[in-house]
Amino acid sequence: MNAPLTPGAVNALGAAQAAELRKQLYADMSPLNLTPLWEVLHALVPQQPQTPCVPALWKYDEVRPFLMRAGTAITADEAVRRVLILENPALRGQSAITQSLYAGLQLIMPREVAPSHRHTQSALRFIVEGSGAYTAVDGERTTMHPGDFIITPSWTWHDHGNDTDEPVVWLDGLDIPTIRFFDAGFAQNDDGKVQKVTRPEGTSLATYGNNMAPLRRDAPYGATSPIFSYPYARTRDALHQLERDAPIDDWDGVKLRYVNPSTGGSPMPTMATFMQRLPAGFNGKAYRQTDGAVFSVVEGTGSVQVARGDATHTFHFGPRDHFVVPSWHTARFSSQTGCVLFSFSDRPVHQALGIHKEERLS
Ligand code: 1HN
Repeated sequence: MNAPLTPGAVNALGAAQAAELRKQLYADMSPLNLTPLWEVLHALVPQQPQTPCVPALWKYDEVRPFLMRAGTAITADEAVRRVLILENPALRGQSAITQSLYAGLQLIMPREVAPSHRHTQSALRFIVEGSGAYTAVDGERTTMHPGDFIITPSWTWHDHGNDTDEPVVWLDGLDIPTIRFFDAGFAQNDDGKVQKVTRPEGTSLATYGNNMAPLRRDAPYGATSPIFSYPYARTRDALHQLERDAPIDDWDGVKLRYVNPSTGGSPMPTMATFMQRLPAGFNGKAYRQTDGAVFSVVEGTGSVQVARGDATHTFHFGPRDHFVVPSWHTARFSSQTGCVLFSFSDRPVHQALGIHKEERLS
């Protein structure tokens, strides 16, 4: 047994002796679930974000055959949701594209129904291929078209159906890892497969989507936007008009964020969504931000350089490709042809915590 040591005596110990003393300390206290901070302090409080996530690209031409194989391997009914998860290569097995976000590509075949359920996780749908399928949110349906951004607010009943003759594919973005982190997930299946339609299509957009609002009605979906479908036709017109008539941002091209019209904030409490147009010949400057972002290419082609330290990934992308730019990686976009990019991130959470940071490099 060692005699008690004063701090001065510890300083006087030889390195080997100190190492032995510490090793024994760690081993002896471990059964009490005690562990020394000083061994992990630098990793707990890094000088700058040190995400384990890596940049990654999913080419639609390579992914689509597997989606279609999934279409023959399992029905939407059996699967509940027929989705291929886009897993960050550094987070395999965690159903996560970043530490806080989930992304997947969902397929619904002609005449299929994905049964009604609800959960506390918020979801966004960004339509990638096919037109005319629907999603229903608490009694109102909306028809899907490529480029539409659709929300399933937390704890709302939702089912999807496809009454067309074509497969329909969309990007699902959910805050699953965030809700898992807080251990705050609840879910329920509905009594029926398809929920009853109680309002005509377009009611929510007519009520809240024209810079007007009802006189006496609370937000129907709490902290989430009362508009649950943001049609691409409107977004596209706005971007094209701004490309023509307004200054082009050196970093973003023409970039708009989707808003909750009741608050001016993000459409969902956990996820921000964006649409941007890079004009033909755009050669952007580099930026980095703490919110890792997932991109879905809507139109056109381009490339992005994603870098951290010495490692640079260059992704060449075209329509329906998806990629992820992790936290605090620099991103630099360019496009010869011009292109349109949808993206989403966990920025509202960073902002709520007062920790959002962005740097625009010149
Ligand atoms: C979900 O409910 C949907 O409703 C999609 O389409 C993906 C991933 C995990 C948990 C629930 C949907 C999901 C999901």
